[in-house]
Amino acid sequence: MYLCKQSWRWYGPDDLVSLSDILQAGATDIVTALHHIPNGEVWSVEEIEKRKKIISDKGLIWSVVESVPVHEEIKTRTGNYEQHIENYKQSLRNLSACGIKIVTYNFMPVLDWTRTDLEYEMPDGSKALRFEKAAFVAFDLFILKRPGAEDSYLPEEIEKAKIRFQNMSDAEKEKLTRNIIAGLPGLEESFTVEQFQQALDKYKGIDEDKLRDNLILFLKEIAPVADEEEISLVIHPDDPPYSILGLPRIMSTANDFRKIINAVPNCSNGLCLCTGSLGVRSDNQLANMMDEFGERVNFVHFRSTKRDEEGNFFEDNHLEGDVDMYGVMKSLLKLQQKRNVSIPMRPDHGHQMIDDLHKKTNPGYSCIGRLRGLAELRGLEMGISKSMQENEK
Ligand code: DNO
Repeated sequence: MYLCKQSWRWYGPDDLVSLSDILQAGATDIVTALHHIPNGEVWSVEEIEKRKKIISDKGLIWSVVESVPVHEEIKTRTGNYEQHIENYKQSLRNLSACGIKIVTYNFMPVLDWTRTDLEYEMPDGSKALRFEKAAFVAFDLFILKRPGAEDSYLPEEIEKAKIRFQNMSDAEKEKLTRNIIAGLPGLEESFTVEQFQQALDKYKGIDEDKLRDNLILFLKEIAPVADEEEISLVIHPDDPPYSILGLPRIMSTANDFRKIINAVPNCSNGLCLCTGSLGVRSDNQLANMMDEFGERVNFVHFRSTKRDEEGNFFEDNHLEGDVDMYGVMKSLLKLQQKRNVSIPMRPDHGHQMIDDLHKKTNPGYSCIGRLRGLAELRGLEMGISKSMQENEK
């Protein structure tokens, strides 16, 4: 029976969660990136080997890169994009030479993942990450004051945001701003409000079709290199999975991914199936997506969100919320048997809880919440796999 590779995201030697902690959580594989290398530059074999050694010295395996970031100039096809693409190819070759064969990336303009509240208190006292629509609209309309922002919202959403904003203290406004434009780990850029608007302005004239073309042109360049190097490129879906701040988003649904594979059928063109990001939309049927894209799913993020009809969502415990974790896990296990592979999965995010409530932690990436997530997912996996074996008898 092929079981998942239990992996864990580690932000490198400065991560507040150590490799020893990760070993004790029971993970075997590490997901990391060379965050110190500026976006757009080549990851040298030397730097990759250095990081790899730190990990293997602890008895862990660096099996997934998350992420080799895609430079904004590649997404907009401006400036030095050709050089950035060449550098990206070289980084892929270098990673492959070091035996690292799964590379995550995303094609979200300007911002990676977005939340408004990093300390949303759950009934049990733990803290979760949350996206609150009214706060987000208030940021867009009254803090950022994005030109034309009113056209993105319904009159009742604007009204709600107005009231929300009127009741915010200056400190809350500042915190909200920081959370959105500079608060989350993994974001490769950080901005002031003015710089942020300038970054958004670079997407004037780039609609969904244009951004998709830019992704396809990028993939047509890098996928042949990845094929040759036997690397799986896994695109991370948009989080949240819809357009925000007037920016185009092109990896939010099954249909979005279909378009990308149809345009670039190379076998290296794959998906990081992130149940937390995709699961925010009720029209994303995650187990079906796992079945449909099975051949191309080469990395899985397990996380659950709970949404409401106003467009808010929070990150729930891994086995609660809207995601059918049982169904997705079962599809993943079936696909592993079919393909004869173990696919790396990681418990994505976790609540800040227990001792971690009194520590400085990376939002979403504290130790104990993820340890709970991994333990629950491991149990679910074992239960399903054993009963699949029983049924075969
Ligand atoms: C958030 C993460 C994302 C992800 C990137 C992949 O927790 O899932 O930051 O790493 O979108 O490129």
